[in-house]
Amino acid sequence: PPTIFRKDYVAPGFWVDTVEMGFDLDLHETHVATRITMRRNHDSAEKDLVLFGASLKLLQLRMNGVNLKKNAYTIDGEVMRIANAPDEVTLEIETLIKPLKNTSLSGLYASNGNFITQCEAEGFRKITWFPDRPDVMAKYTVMLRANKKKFPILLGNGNLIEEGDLGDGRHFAKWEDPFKKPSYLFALVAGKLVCQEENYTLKSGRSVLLQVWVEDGNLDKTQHAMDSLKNSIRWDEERFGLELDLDRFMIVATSDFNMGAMENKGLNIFNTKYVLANSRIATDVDYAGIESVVGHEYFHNWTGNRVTCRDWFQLSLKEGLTVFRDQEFSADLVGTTTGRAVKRIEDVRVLRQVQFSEDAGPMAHPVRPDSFVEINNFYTVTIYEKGSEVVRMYYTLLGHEGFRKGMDLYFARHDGQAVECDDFRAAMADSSGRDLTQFERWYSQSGTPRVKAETTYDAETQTYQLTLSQSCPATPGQDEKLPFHIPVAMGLLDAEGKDIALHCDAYSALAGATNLILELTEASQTFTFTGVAAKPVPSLLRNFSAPVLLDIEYSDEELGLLLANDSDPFNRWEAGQRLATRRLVKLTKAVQAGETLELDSMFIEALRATLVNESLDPSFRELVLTLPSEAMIAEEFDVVDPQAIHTARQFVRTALTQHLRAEFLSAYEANLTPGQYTPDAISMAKRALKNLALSYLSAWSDESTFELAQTQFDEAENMTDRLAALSALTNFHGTETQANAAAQSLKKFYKDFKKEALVIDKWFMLQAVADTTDVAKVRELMEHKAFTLGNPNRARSLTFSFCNGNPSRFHAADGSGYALWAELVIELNKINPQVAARLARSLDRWKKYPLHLQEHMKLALEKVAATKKLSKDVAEVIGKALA
Ligand code: HT7
Ligand code: ZN
Repeated sequence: PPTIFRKDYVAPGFWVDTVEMGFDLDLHETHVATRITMRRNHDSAEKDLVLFGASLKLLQLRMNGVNLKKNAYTIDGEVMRIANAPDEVTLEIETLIKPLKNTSLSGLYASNGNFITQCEAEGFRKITWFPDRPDVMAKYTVMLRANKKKFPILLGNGNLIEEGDLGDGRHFAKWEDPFKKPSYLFALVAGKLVCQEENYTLKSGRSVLLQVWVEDGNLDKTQHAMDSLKNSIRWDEERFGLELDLDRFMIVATSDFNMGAMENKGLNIFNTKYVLANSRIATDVDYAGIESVVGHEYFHNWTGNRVTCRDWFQLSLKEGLTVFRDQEFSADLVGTTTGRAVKRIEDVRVLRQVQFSEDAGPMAHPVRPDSFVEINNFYTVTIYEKGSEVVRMYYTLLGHEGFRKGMDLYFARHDGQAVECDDFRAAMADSSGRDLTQFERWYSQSGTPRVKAETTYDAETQTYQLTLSQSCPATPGQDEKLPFHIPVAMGLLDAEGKDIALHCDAYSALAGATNLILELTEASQTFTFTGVAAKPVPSLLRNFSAPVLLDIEYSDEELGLLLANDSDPFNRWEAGQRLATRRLVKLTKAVQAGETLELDSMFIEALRATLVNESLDPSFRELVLTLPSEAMIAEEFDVVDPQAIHTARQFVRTALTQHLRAEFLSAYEANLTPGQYTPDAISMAKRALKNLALSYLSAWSDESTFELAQTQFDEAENMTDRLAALSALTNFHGTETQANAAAQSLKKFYKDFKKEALVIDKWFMLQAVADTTDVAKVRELMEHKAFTLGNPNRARSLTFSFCNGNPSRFHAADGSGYALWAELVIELNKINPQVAARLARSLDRWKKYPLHLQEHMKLALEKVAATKKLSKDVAEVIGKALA
């Protein structure tokens, strides 16, 4: 399949002013009539009128009232060209589409008998021929017609301007969107749905109608989404001065969805996973996920919809910025300093575990990619999470007020436009007067930079020198890298762990501050601090001020000091992770060498001190006590041995439980949350620590802890506690009787929740990542009547969870995990290429494994590559892995 390059961008040959559409909705065959008014863009090098279409039956094509003959246009793949079109054009197009047969979940498709659309990135072309590119923005009016009984609800973008009966058992609704938008923001929903609605008053006094639409039987699960929506509206008004621009804002939940949600103008469509919640079915993590995704989609209304992307290479312009906004929203809602830090730690964990790995593999790409084969493959952690870190660096460099000024200028300049990442950078630079020329490299260079810190202390002159050197490894297509502009937030601690007042030669205006943002712009720079009475301990990259790997040699004592005292909570946590990683790496090597495993008391005591420190927020303690994941430990090795890593990590868990059993039990008792479930920050923090304690306790076989887990499972009043207990029981290293009891609990869980699809997803997932689940067990679960590859949530719950979340079993020595993976990718490729391509990425890092595993992986990759009718989605991922 052809590669598309950013450098080849050409403005559209024609602009579109208005789009009128009429849909005769039928699940088997929907008729779409479209009238588009267009005018020539005299500034473009493109002279033809270009339209895109896919999987369409073209019934009629008229230009300025005349039927176009077959020889008046050419069609090559998805591209139609009409040469010699006049400057002013009205196109009338009629197409037929088959929603029921559309299993790709892109375009117009059926979900439980309802109609749903998904047009980002290139789904609109599956509805009609159209200049389906984000820089073509137009006003839409849409008429929906359908059988009234089967499809009583008809929803579209914008405002409902007319509705009524058609007299033949059908009815209609006409929707008008007052704002210009690109086609990827088009949406319609039709079917049997019910809604929770509320009138909400904006700060300006204007009243808006908010609706959350769900399938019948789910109205008891919409309150949290509604609350999150109201919080989002308020937050964007207060933090960025951005008001909801419509009179009506709707959220619709569907169980068939490729991603989390979609920000269609005024008609957001969500995966049920990010809408439905009550204490019976949703965990604390689900509640937090709903809050941030509802926020994310709402925030797109300005960052993405009002100001959109010129082309898909600029995707991070809207996604990185909107992730930054949703992260800040969630942090602001918690409000406390520790709450903010906890959120930051959780976000950084994802970035490091998933994005750093992407940046080190065959799919590595810049935040603003230079090329792609299939744009759907570029909805990545690099575009989203690294993109958000890039935006966060502006925030760090310019400060709270400075960043806000930059945002204000961005909207003042670009409202209603389709723009580039460079325009955002220019707004930040111009509003602050800062030179952000070098900052551009964060958009154009891929790979995770490494910053090496070296220090010297001269007691005589009381001078401390910090040398920071940066480098960035080669990535596909980029052998050489130039230095980045890296903000390094830092402080120095004295022997008591207190912050020292800083006097740095390069930042004399800030003399006396205890926290400085050093700006590293060269390959190597030395910063000199004077008046330092004794050798300090540096605390660098506070709050993770840049998405880099920091190499610094700390002694255990220094890390202990940072863990116990750093005024920056992020770096306190980081010190604990460094202590743990050091041990996990050593123990993994010991496992490989067949040596006896031992855990030293310094580490145990440092964790004990944190666990029992009640002045620390329970959620912070939970994070410190959580060991780096197996995937994180793997990043420390050139050649990964998944089983040795698993054994080492399990050993540390067991050893910690042996030594800290009493403390874990006390933490368990002290953090019970009796009474009615509420998803507030304090109760969530308590449950997190309590359930972490339970999970540790179950790592050490003991009758009483099994009972503790069993009782929690039997008596749980909410899904957070029930699922945590079920996980503890399933992973308990105990007797056969206990294993049987755990199996019974799994059965009961299924029986109790079999009508709740989202809970059954959890049931599959919990088993997929269980210690004892091998390839044979996954195959057995695939035969379960509730399993299907046709639904993305269900497919992901078992197969993705196993391939990505159970490394020691997936990487079985006989290659059986990879054989299963290949079968699944091939099968999914027929059903849903986007989902298939996501799973295909599980073998991205195959060259990091021992040769015998590499051989099996290569065979599996080649098997997929040789498959007939491979989608370009899968072909791109596999092609890059094998390159
Ligand atoms: N902007 C949305 C992207 C999206 C998407 C992309 C490709 C295929 C299916 C999709 N569903 C949603 C989601 C977001 O970032 O808000
Ligand atoms: Zn988004």
